[in-house]
This record gives sequence, structure tokens and C-alpha cells, in this order.
Amino acid sequence: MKSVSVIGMPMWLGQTRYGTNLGPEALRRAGMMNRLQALNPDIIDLGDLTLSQTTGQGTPSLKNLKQVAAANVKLSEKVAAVIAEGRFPLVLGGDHSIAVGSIAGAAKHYSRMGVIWFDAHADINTPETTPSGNIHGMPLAVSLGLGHPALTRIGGYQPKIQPEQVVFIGVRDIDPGEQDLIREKQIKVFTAEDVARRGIEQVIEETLAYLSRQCDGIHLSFDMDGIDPCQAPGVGTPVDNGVSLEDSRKAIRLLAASNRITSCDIVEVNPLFDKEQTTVLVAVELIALLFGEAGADISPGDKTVWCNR
Ligand code: NNH
Ligand code: MN
Ligand code: MN
Ligand code: MN
Repeated sequence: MKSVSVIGMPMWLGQTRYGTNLGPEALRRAGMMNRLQALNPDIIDLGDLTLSQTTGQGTPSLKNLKQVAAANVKLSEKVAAVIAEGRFPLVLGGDHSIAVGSIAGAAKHYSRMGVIWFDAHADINTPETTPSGNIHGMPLAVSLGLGHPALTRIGGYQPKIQPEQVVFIGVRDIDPGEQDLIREKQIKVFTAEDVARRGIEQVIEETLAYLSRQCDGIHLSFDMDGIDPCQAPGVGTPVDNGVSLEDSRKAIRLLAASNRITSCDIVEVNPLFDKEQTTVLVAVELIALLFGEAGADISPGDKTVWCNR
């Protein structure tokens, strides 16, 4: 079992709803560290990186660019250092803009790092295609070398990954410019509907087969809004008809069992929008499953399994 270092990224400036910055603390308060320590005593909490919480230094198509870039420079260095020590970096978001730094730091250590992008959204907008100017909708494009150089050049190299090293799971809200790019680059996509229709087992099996052929490491970028919002409501941009919680659990268990995941970020928990800590607790459970907790398909105290779908 791998040694794990936890890095908190209290980031919300990649979008406009205050609260995702409270994610790391909420996960810790929900008992994440004890849960992980029970699985593996060699787990270290490096605490939160100190990030600017002040809005405003950017442009309409790249909101808060300066703060987001600075935060990701710090994160990339931290992630690279953790992997250099032979440890597994677990990055707690924060909004999804932090994947820029996670991937920049991790990809350095691999010649071809794969990325599993579990999300309702594709996050492959550029400043030219973004409907919002929010950088949390851009981290995958940035990792492919598309976007503002203050982001794409973090870590001193670009691109971090190639389009054929990416697999989407759970997507269902793709902007027109994103759709064009996904087609043009022929990126592998499993929508939430694909998961429901084909079964999560097959989706994960195909994902791992596809990435394992060519990749020497796999980063899992897990956006909590990939899960159906009736089961994980505490996110800034919920999209209906998501991946069920049961399938999300199975996905993580299968990925854990494969032993192929080499780094992970878990993002977009907004405790201010969460109902009775539902989403935070789901996130803690999924993290525990990723590090080998046996778990059950339906957890005791599960409040959400009977929501209408
Ligand atoms: N696609 C939209 C945008 O770029 C929404 C992105 N929101 C997310 N991404 N939560 O995961 O602004
Ligand atoms: Mn996202
Ligand atoms: Mn999303
Ligand atoms: Mn959209």
C-alpha cells in the first residue's frame, strides 16, 4: 500500500461561488485522516497551501488569472516533491482549477501520464471558447497546452499530456467549443449515459485497458459534480442525470484494485451548498475506497440511495 501525502488547496477563484475553498477543512472535519490512517499508517497531512482569497486580477475570459496561476505554481512544486519522495499525492480541492497544478507536478515524473477526468463537465475550454471566464472550466485544455501561457507553462514544460492520454467519465454538460475540441482531438468519452447503459464495470475496464497500453502513470481528477446531484448536492454547478453514487463507488473500487492510479485530486465540494454534509461524507468515503477500504455498495446511514432518477 502506498504512502500518501495529503495537500489541501483552499481554492475558489477558479469560479465565482465562494465556498469551495472550505472543502479541504470540511473533509478533514468529517474524519478523513482517521479513516485513511486506519488503512495505512503512513499518511501525512501537509496541511493547506496558503492561497490568495482576493478576487479580481484577471480578464473577463480568464477571471482571477494571476491568483489561479500563482496557486498552481505552488501546487505543482508540492506535488512534484511528494512524488519525488516516492509518495502518492492526494490533493483536496478547492475548485477544479487546481488540476492545472496537480497535473503539472505529477506529469513531470512520467513519460506518458494518463488522466481520468471524472466530471459532469469537460473542463476543456480555452479563453476563446469559455462561456464564463472561469478557469475551473479550463484545466484540461491547459494541460494539453491550450490557453494562457501563465497556466500552460507552469512547471516549465508543455504540454503536460496528449489528447490520447485522456478519458472522460460522467460528462453530460459540454460547451460547443469543447465539443469541437473533443472531436478534433478524438478524446475518449464515456458520458453519464454511457455509464448507465454499459455498466460502470465495462467503462472502467475499457478506460484502464486504453490508458494502460500507453501510459506509465494515471492521474485521477475527480470532480464531485460527476456524481448525480441528488446524491452529491454540495457542488457549485450541479447537472442532473449524473453517475449514481453506487456506480461512483464501484468505479473507485475498481480503480483502487487496478493499482494503476498514481495521483489524485478530488474537487468542487462546496460545504456551503451541502445538505447535512452529504457531499463531504461521500467524498471522504470515496477517498477511503481509493486507498483500499473494503466498503459496501450501500453505506450504513446512506440518506440518498432512494432519490428519484
Ligand atoms: N463548462 C462551464 C464553464 O467552462 C462550466 C464548468 N464548470 C465546472 N466544471 N464545474 O467542472 O464555465
Ligand atoms: Mn470539473
Ligand atoms: Mn464539473
Ligand atoms: Mn456548460
